[in-house]
Amino acid sequence: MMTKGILALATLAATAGPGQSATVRFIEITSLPGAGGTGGSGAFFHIGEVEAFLTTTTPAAGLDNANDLALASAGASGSTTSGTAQHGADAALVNGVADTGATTWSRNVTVSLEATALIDLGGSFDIGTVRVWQRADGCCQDRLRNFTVNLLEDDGSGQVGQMVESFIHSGQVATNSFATFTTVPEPSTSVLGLLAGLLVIRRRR
Ligand SMILES: [Ca+2]
Repeated sequence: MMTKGILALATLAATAGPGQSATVRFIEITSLPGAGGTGGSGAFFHIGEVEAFLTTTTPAAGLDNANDLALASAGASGSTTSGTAQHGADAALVNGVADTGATTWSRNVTVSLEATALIDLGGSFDIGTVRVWQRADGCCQDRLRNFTVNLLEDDGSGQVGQMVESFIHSGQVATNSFATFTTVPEPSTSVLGLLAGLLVIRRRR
C-alpha cells in the first residue's frame, strides 16, 4: 500500500498540470461576452498595457519596463484576434505606457460581443507574473472588467499552442491601476528527485 501511495504521488508530481510544465510564449486576454464597460455610446473593452515577468522577478510597484518581457523593445508584439476596433493600435498593448484617451487599445464589444488581445512574447519564457493595466487618465475604467487571461505555449512552429494556465478576472480593475495574475510554481526538481529516490528504495525492499 505504501509503495502504491508513493507511486501515485510520484506520478502526480511527474504529470504536469496547468502552469507546471511549459514556458509561455503567448498571452491571450479576452473580454467575457457582454462584460464590456458602459462608457461612451456603447460597451467597450480596453487595455492600457500588458506586462509579463519571469518567475524570478518581483515587479516594481509601477510600470516595470526594465523587467517586462511583454514589451515591443523586448521583442514582443500585440494583435487583436477578435473584436471590432474602437480606437488604439495593437502596438499600444506593449509600448511600455499605460495609455490615455484615444491611443488606448479599445475594442467595441457591443458589435463583436467579445474582444481578444493576443501578446506574442517573441520567444518562450518561464513567466511567473502577468499584469493587465487600466488606461492612465481615469476615464472609462469600467471598460476593463470581467475578462480571462490565458497563458499559452508555442506549438513548435511559432504559433499558439497548448494552454499553460488560465485565469478569470471578475469585476473591474482598480482605477489607473492593474490586475495581477501569478502562475502556479513548477514542482522543484529536488522534490521530484526525493520522490524518485523513495520509489527506488521501496522497490528494492
Ligand atoms: Ca500601452
